[in-house]
Amino acid sequence: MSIGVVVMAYGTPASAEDLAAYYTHIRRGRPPTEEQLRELRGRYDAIGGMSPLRRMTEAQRDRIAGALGDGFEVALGYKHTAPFIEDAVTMARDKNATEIVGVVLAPHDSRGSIGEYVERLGPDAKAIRSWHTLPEWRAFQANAVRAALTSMPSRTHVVFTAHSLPERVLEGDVYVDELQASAEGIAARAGLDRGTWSIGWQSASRTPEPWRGPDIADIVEALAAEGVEGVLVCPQGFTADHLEVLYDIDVVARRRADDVGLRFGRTAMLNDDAEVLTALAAEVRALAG
Ligand code: FEC
Repeated sequence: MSIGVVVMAYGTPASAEDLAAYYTHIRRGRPPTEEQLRELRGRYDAIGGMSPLRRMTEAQRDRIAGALGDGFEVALGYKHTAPFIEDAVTMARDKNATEIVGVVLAPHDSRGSIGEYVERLGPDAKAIRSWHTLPEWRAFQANAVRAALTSMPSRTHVVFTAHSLPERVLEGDVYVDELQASAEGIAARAGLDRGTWSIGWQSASRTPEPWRGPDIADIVEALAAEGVEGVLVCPQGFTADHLEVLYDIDVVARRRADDVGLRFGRTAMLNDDAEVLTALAAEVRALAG
């Protein structure tokens, strides 16, 4: 008898051949056009062909499993590629798990993102909806900000970014409030003065409907106009090095900063940090009890 723990994450294609299927899944079954596929492949090529996300998610899973120890059956379930969330639940049930507890490797709740992960666990499962209040996570981010600032000019503005979502999805949702609260908490711990940091958005899709902004690229331009010397991005909505960080921030936002003459920096990602993932595992254990 054991408790089934489903560690959930976005997922990345297992190989270049899987890219079209992955993109089709993200688009809820609508295959991308040749041009859309080519454009996405170009982004992966720019970060070396494949995303490090799979390796990193597995390392994160291993940390959580190691911290939980005996009595827990830990399986990885991806949102957009195999093994899917449903596969992980089936695996845990096949191993006679008495209950299912889910946790997403993304710190902030939102109906449109985390809500979908949790729903796919099935009606009897328990789940952690958000964990950005974990002191260990806040401390990790504050340390990352402080460390990165040591190599930035004195007049540097810090932008805490997260994935944009369509305004329609954000109506009545907790996502923006949680991101604002965690940015405030990290900024306070890092000792940032009021007016030297803000929240911003990234990775919006190009669809006709409005997405939450301002986008990090526009923020960079506005900061340059205000006479700031540097911009430090802390992608607080993500936990690992992956496409949305390595391309949207490290390539696109950095290029924009170069164009307008701003020094650019980005904080280290959580990846498989033992302290934070052990604390997250303790939350899982507490929920399962
Ligand atoms: O490294 C990798 O291979 C994968 C990186 C990756 C992560 C990620 C996380 C989030 N997304 C969120 C929302 C959306 C919405 C759409 C959307 C589309 C994409 C596409 C790719 C992609 N996302 Fe993603 N996301 C990652 C990758 N995402 C590739 C498709 C091309 C594009 O639009 O850029 C729009 C879907 C639609 O068309 O309807 C919405 C949110 C997160 C953070 C939470 C989480 O990790 O689950 C929110 C990592």
